[in-house]
Amino acid sequence: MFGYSSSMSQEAFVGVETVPFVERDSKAPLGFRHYRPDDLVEGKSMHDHLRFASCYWHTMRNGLADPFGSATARMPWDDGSDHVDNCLRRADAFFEFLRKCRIDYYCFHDRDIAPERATLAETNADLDRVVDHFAVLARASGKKLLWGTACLFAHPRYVSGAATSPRLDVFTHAAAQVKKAIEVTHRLGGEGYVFWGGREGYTTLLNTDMKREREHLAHFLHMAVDFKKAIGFKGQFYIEPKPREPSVHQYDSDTAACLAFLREFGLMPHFKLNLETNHATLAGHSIEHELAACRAANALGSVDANSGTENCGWDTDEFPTDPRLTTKMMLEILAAGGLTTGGLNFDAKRRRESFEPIDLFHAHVAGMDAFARGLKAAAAIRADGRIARFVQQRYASWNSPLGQRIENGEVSFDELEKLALECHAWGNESGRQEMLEHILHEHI
Ligand code: XLS
Ligand code: NI
Ligand code: NI
Repeated sequence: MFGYSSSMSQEAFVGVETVPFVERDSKAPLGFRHYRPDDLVEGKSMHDHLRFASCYWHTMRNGLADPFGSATARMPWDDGSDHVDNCLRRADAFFEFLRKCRIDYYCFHDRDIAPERATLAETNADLDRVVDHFAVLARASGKKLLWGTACLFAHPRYVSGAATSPRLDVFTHAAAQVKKAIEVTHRLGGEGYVFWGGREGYTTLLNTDMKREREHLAHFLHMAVDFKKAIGFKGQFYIEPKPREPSVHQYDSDTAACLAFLREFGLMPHFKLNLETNHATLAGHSIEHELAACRAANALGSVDANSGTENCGWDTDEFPTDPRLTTKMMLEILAAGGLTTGGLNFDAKRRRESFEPIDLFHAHVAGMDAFARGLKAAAAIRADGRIARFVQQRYASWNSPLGQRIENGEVSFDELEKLALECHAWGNESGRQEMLEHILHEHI
């Protein structure tokens, strides 16, 4: 036994009630002004559209340190030790948070919930103890694991990568770690599993065999697929693109690179993508671009919902509180047919100055309300129909017999040359960007 006594009776967030639903113009300090889980939008509840998740690494484990200063977050439920009983108390606090904040899903890395010990066997044993406790808390509360993952980037052993390490012994250890992480995700009824390649890249090509590293990564992922089948885990596998930080260059840098990788190595049927807003901006794209690229490939899986400071160049993981951003995201998500296995996981942390426990609520509620507004606005824009009609009309020439034959792959350059030699005029029309932006903003 670990001297652990359940803190169920003893609240972590003392004095915080379940976040109330308040009127839109309410001045209450904390309340949902827009999020109404049961309200129907396009025939589906807001709850089921948005599938909000809170992540353990930021909500429970991020002390809010930055490269210039130490942790500021107050976590009265946490004694700062790595004893198992502290891990269990933390889990109690987390589930209390989920309940009070009306969030039904969560995500974690193996090492967020239980620490690394001297040997892999000891590490796994303690992980099992904490997972057992998660299972009890989840059963009692109805909260669900959106996805699990393995931390393959923090430990010094992974300094040069995990599945792309130049060292076979490191690759081997990473494989065992992922096997265990998939196993516990399965045990907790996880609906997905994420691969984010934090160190799967390089700092200089002077010491790197890129071809070999990418092939190793592919073998690693194939082994994961085989293992998943072997244990009957039905959750969706995701790859999460990110271009840099911590590596200078990462192999899974953006949607296009991930899709190319998955296709090159025959992994496309087994993976979808988990797109993160701040990673898109670091890659020089907007999140709408990444969502649209994914949608076109039928590979949109889940979303790590955050935002970043455009002028910083670092993954600042801010909460997504801007309804313009969430509207554009929800337009893409609705167009893709919605989130099914995935959700909106707040891979986001409070600012270092927002160090009180109540700030965890303010942050999540602001994000949830922003997405509720985005969902309503996106549905209104779709019902309005002017933007969709404009796009359709813009491509109308392709609906002609010739356009259809080209789209079916039945036309050659010779035939088009003949037509071009006879035709002396083009019929371009205005793209009307400003008019369309005006329509978009009417609904926000
Ligand atoms: C880091 C990533 C990470 C993944 C999970 O930038 O976003 O948090 O979501 O490993
Ligand atoms: Ni993420
Ligand atoms: Ni991130």
